[in-house]
Amino acid sequence: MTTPEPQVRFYDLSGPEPWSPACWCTRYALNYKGIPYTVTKLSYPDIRPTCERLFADMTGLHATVPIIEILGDKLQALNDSTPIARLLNEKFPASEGYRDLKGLDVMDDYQRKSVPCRKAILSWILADVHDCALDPHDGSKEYFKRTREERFKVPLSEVTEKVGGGEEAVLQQIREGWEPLRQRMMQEDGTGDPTYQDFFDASNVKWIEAASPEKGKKLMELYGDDTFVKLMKKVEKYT
Ligand SMILES: N[C@@H](CCC(=O)N[C@@H](CS)C(=O)NCC(=O)O)C(=O)O
Repeated sequence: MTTPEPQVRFYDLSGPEPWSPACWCTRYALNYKGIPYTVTKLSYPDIRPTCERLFADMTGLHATVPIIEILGDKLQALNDSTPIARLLNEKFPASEGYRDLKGLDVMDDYQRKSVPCRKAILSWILADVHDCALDPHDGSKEYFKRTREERFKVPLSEVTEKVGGGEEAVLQQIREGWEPLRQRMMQEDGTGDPTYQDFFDASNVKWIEAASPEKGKKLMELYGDDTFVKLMKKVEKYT
């Protein structure tokens, strides 16, 4: 059997295992669509120079990962996970044998409404991301600590308390913020075909689990039901 020629170069963040939620969205999208790709790991300090190399005009563009480069005849680079998913559907259509990512039409609204929940997650696990998820040797840790402490104005270890109001308060914000997921999963048994909305939610679960397996377990108990078990079962094949 021959290995299929890569069609996409996917730039992910470095670290002992994949952890960035936005990059997980792109990984799920590529896997679901069945697009052959290669992964290039970037340190935090390498993100901006890579964007500057790939994008002729940086006006209005945030220097972030994920970034994809579509290779060959379709050559094109793009960052930002949801626009990436839309571009992948356009460039790798069902008519050419690729699976179509579903549910992208609701994403702008869903993503906007998920901001408070994502902020709560961030204040819960920020220090764990620094301690456990980042590559310890490539400058990512120093970059992350400096930029996040500038943003939050407290040491990383105090963000949950001083920014989030303590773990209980943060968990309550996550519980309320993720209610639409709980409602959705109540209609499901975890065996259906995942939508991009499912991949987006699962990416946040992956983020928490990679930062702290202990907090990942706490998350599973958040509603005292099988919301997260069903979600992760639904996306498992594309992990
Ligand atoms: N809306 C963007 C967010 C991407 C994002 O924030 N990526 C982070 C890593 S998870 C990043 O690249 N940060 C660069 C930095 O902090 O300098 C997306 O979904 O792609």
